[in-house]
Amino acid sequence: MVGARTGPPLPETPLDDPIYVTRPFLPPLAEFVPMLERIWERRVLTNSGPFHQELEARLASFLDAPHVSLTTNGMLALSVALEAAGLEGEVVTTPYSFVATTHSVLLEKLTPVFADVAPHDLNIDPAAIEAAITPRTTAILGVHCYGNPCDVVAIEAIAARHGLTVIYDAAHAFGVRLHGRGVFAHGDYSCVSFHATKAFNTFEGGAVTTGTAAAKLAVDGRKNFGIVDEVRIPTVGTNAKMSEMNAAMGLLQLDHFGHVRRERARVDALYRAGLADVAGIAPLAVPLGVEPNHSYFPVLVGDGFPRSRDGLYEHLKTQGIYSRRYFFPLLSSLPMYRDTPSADPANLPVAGDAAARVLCLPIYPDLADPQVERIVAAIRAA
Ligand code: T4K
Repeated sequence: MVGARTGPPLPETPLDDPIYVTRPFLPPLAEFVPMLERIWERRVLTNSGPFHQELEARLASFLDAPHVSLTTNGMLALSVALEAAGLEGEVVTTPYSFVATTHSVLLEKLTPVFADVAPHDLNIDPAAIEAAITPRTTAILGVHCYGNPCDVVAIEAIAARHGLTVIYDAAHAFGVRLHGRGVFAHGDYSCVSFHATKAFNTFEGGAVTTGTAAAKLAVDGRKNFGIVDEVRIPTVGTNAKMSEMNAAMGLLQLDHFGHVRRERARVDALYRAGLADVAGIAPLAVPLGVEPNHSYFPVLVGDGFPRSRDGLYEHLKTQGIYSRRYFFPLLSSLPMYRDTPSADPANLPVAGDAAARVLCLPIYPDLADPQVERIVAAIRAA
């Protein structure tokens, strides 16, 4: 038939063209194939192969991290960091995060103690950390939530005063810089996720960055069954190694990260311009001195808006727009945590308020301008 249209059918309603909170960036397949061919030639598939070693070296430089140990995912990065740090007792942490943060603490048989977050960045509040410290505290586990850095100066001063280890859950913070320096330069350990939904992905993956070579050695042992060499296995460990295929993807993604960051910045700027005059919708500000990665676009839905956060979330779904309530429910409200004294909602008013009001809008590199305009229009029409 002359003139017949080929390809997928054009969307008739918004529901035919769903927009999800994120969509992974993938480099051109043609760039990945030669890397797969190298793996086939070498037949080194895992256990710290050449791509793995190259990615660790390139990330150390890119992230300003003294040392990098790649892992299977962000959750296991947290687990091996907590193990390598040799902690006992209590870990002061935030209730406003993804479950991996506190589950890793509990799985390591440590006790999470919740401290409230600060309203301006929704990161753990140094004053609340100080108040939560007891003689059993051995570490502070902060989360650079949405990629916005914790108050690293205050946290590290508290840690120095009390002799505590500082671990950052930097799952969201790939490539983020603070006053011109990679945020991974801070803390004893930082743990990042390379999950499909993150600004930098290796399908699944992650890394622990460490301040010292000794700490890297401890992490490398813990992620490889506790093995040091053929005959020495001095500690217990898990298997949290990254494969060569994931490492190859990481090397390729690193080449494209500049583009990814720029496209995310474009979406961020469009939202901020489009929502600037919408009463009751307040995008979370990027703190001064931060070069962000725009991995999330959280807005606080306030009293001036005609719908509640959940009302807006449901309304957007009717328009085929799938935003997410990261991070609701609050971790401290989950069955395994809610009986601990620090989980009392009266202790965590700012986190409780954020969990009820934050909505993360879709953001990813190939979210086109008209799609962002569609989301802004749907919010305005609510
Ligand atoms: N610490 C923090 C602070 C974290 O946020 C996370 C993970 C971790 C630690 C642990 O890191 P990993 O062990 O995951 O490396 C997602 C992710 O699974 C999780 O990695 C992430 N944080 C968390 C905040 O979000 P869900 O349940 O929202 O994922 P899902 O499958 O609903 O995906 C969201 C949307 O993304 C989908 O609607 C469609 C799109 N999508 C997703 C995947 C997986 C795709 O288009 N393609 C895909 O392959 O948890």
